[in-house]
Amino acid sequence: MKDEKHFETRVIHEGYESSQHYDSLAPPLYQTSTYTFANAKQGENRFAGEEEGYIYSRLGNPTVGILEKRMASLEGGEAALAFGSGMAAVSAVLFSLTKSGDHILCSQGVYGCTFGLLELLNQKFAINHDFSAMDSEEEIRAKIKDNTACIYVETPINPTMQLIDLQMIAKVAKEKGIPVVVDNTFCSPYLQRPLELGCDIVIHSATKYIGGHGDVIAGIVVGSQEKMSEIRMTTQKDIGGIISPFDSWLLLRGLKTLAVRLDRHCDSADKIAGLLATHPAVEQVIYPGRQDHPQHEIMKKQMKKPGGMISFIIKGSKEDAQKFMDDLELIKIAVSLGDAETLIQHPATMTHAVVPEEARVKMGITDTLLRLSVGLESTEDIWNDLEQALNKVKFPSDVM
Ligand code: LCS
Repeated sequence: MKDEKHFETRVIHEGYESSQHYDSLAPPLYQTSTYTFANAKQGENRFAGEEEGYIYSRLGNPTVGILEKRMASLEGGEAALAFGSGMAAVSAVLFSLTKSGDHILCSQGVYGCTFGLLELLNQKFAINHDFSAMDSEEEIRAKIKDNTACIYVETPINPTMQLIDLQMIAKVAKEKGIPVVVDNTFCSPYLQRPLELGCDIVIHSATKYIGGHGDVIAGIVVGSQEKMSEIRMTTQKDIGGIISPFDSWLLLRGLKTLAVRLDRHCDSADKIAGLLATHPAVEQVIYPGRQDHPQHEIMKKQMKKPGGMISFIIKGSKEDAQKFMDDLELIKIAVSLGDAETLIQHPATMTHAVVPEEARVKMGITDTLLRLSVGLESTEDIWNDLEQALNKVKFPSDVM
């Protein structure tokens, strides 16, 4: 048999050898904070790195290790690290890549708390940043400075669903020797693998599609063995944003169905996006699978399928958008995404409320933009709920 199994097999088996764990089919949960040494010398040797073995669960844990091996394989990287949240992963990476006086070049939009972290790095450590549309090589070259320490992108961008051509960025960054970090949360490795496109580090909020069941907050970083070892022994060990063994165990369970879940999320989102676009109360649907998405060609080039996330602009005002949300019955009003339940949120007042209005509008986050995470329920039931609430929207043509 070929060594490298298919993705759909690796989400279930990779990184786990049952014969090393009393033949347990499911990966065991090693719920322990520390490990016993046979004698003092062994403890000394392990601390000195002269003997393999566990020391303390902030530095490594067998259940966490299975998850890290599996995620490294799925993203096509050499090694991975698991964290207690997506933001712990983002901050460990940015702290590792930058120092005072450096510059970060960032995509034109990012998750609200990543925006907050960039502000914090600027205020506390004079690590400044610029946002860029990154829509041409010239644009990226023009925005790179002598002190640019990394390029940081989300694609699709949360919540505007704009895409960035990862091969193009990787090409320009290589010329300048700058690492490219990609937050791959909206895709999961099933839909997009940035390392295979030439990028250097991948980040996930594993809270989303990796876990898939809305019961874990976690983060993942994947990259070279050298970089991951460095982060493990510096910004992960000393800042300490590690994942718990139990949350790793839940992620391993969720991962087994990643491919089947994502197929369903994508198929349903494609249908719902098409239906939304036909409704007179909807101004615009922003879904990478649609021909009218400005970067539809980039989607075809770098994503297996267009994903389970849709943003759309509703006709009317902020109050109309909020009333529409309140009129939904099956669909839950909640932040987060990638769960079995269909979720809707209002980015301007929720996930991106921390972004000052001017910057928010520049990113395309207006008061009538809504973000839908299409769940695994019957597509017909999801649409029926959206339609009944959309039918109640009073938009300008009604009042004329
Ligand atoms: N990166 C992206 C693209 C995200 O969407 C999020 C969270 C994070 C990083 C941070 O991950 P966490 O620490 O929450 O695991 N996004 C959220 C969202 O859109 N709604 O609620 C959380």
